[in-house]
Amino acid sequence: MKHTRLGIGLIAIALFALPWAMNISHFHFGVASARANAAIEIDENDIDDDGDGMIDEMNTLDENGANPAYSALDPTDKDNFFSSVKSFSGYENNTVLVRFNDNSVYQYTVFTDDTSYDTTVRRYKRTSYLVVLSGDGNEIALLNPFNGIVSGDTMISDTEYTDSGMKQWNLRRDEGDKTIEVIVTAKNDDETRVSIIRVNVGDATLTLASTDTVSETNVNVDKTKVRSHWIVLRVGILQPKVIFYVNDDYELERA
Ligand SMILES: [Ca+2]
Ligand SMILES: [Ca+2]
Repeated sequence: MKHTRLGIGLIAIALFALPWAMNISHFHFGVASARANAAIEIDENDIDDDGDGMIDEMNTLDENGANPAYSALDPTDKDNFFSSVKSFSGYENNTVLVRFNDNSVYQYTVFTDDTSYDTTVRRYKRTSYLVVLSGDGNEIALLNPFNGIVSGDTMISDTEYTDSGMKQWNLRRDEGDKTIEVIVTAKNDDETRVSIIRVNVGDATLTLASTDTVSETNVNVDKTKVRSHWIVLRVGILQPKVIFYVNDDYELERA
């Protein structure tokens, strides 16, 4: 009798526990599938992949977390960029859009203040890092495109600019400097500012080496020509406007 009662008891426990166990396993399955794909929205497939009620919207770190397929990649290795990023672009409110090879699109916030001007973005040569200039053209930082982490945030000026461009060049090209500098040209109705920013990829830091302003505003910020020791502001390709010499301390001297 004891054995029978025990058997009935075990069956009762099993019947009670079975739905509970199934719910648990169902719950675990749900979490597993969310981690695998449903937490990340994929663009252009007309499916609400992340289950938030919106279809083909952009991912954000707040809502989706970093994309686990790419988030651990090394940003100092340029090959990672070409094997995982389809495209990137500057966007409003100091954000950057990155489209990965899985067709997920991330909107990363780089600077805190809102602005209707798009950020200016370039891939920093020889790496996967993106160099991002704020919409107001006065703040610069490195963005890891794989996980959205911002580093090296540096103020160039308190002045706000309406138009800005960015170039990269090894300004010294000698034994003392094998790194590539970032050169920013930014202007508003009153002035044009030229700035040299040095990049340390190992530390993921930026340093404002020098910055200077000129009163000439009739320049095209995208046409700035940069060569070793020289920066030339131009109106057009054949129209030099302001010429700077860059000395060995990266200081700007108007020529
Ligand atoms: Ca969605
Ligand atoms: Ca989708």
